[in-house]
Amino acid sequence: MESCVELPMDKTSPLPIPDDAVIFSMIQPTGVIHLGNFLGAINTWKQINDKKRPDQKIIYGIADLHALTIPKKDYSSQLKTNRMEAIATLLSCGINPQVSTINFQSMVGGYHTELFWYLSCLAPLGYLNRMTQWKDKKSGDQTKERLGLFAYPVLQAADIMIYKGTHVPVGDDQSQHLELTRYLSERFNAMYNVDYFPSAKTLYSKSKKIASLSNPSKKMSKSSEDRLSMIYVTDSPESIREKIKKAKTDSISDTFYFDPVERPGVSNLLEIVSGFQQKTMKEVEKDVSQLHDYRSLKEYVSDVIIESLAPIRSNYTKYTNDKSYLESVIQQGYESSQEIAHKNLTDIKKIIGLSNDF
Ligand code: AQP
Repeated sequence: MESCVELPMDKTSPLPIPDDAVIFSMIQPTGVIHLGNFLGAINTWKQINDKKRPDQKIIYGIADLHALTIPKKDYSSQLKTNRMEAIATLLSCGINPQVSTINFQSMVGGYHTELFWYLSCLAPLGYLNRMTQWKDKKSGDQTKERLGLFAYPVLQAADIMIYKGTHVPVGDDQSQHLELTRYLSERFNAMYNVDYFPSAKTLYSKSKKIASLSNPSKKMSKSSEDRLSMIYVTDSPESIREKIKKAKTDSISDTFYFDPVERPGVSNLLEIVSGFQQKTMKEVEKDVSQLHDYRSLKEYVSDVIIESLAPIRSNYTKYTNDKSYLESVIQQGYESSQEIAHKNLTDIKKIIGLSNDF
């Protein structure tokens, strides 16, 4: 069975997700959501939300425990703001809390971290050492390296497994972590001779990898210090035009086609258009075939982004001004996710031999 599935672009096609699926994913509250987060993950979350079938469960979390993996001094008030803004952004992007559970990971953190411990006892160090994100983010100075940054993929596995998640919509950069999740599910099942944890499938959108605008060999990333490298979903039209105008392209300026190896900058812009318009690359190439200079191409790309993000921007202002509604969404999300996590952790402890009924 395929462990990775690409979702269809066509809005009318049914999704390849079974009726009894548990769909789970999270986003870190490390800053405003950018186009990579949106096209790689959140847009897919919405697609799944909009097509939810009655017996499916959907849980989307704000991964606030993961946001601590790179500690920052005097960060608590910023984290508090980021968490609330993350909820407001998800709602603005069209996630409906009556359909999908939205929670803060830390509110049900006891369940996640307890399972994290059980899985840590099964996770080989060599496997974690090979994780690309660890290699990219570690400082190289052993005296400053933190256990949390090294071990967080195991917490991520626990986040999925505590709900017995079967389908996880993420961007391409998370594929290794999903492989680790499948590995730990198998290890646990084999160790305790049970068939308890499902093998979670990775769900990708067509735009699973959006590159930095200033350096298309890198992914668009919230932690980049270059503000021109990313477009936030709440950016003003002027800011979007400025960033697209400065986006790195190449010297072929009269024809535009998709070639991520030879023309990574242009291909990234076409990928963004394809993601927003839910059109195939062939259709996008046909649309831009009338354009024969970078000014026109970049204006075209900016127009598509500005038009697509306009409703998100206005919703965002509405939600950030309604703190009591945001709190009610979180409370409701806490109650429904806590119920599942509590039941599953009780089962897991029984399997391990940690239940108190002798
Ligand atoms: N550039 C990207 N292209 C496609 N998908 C992406 N995602 C992130 N960047 C891209 C997907 O967005 C979801 C939420 O990501 P996250 O915030 O939890 O963590 P991340 O992957 O580490 O994202 P960033 O922006 O790079 O954050 P920082 O810089 O804080 O680490 C995930 O599904 C991710 O795949």
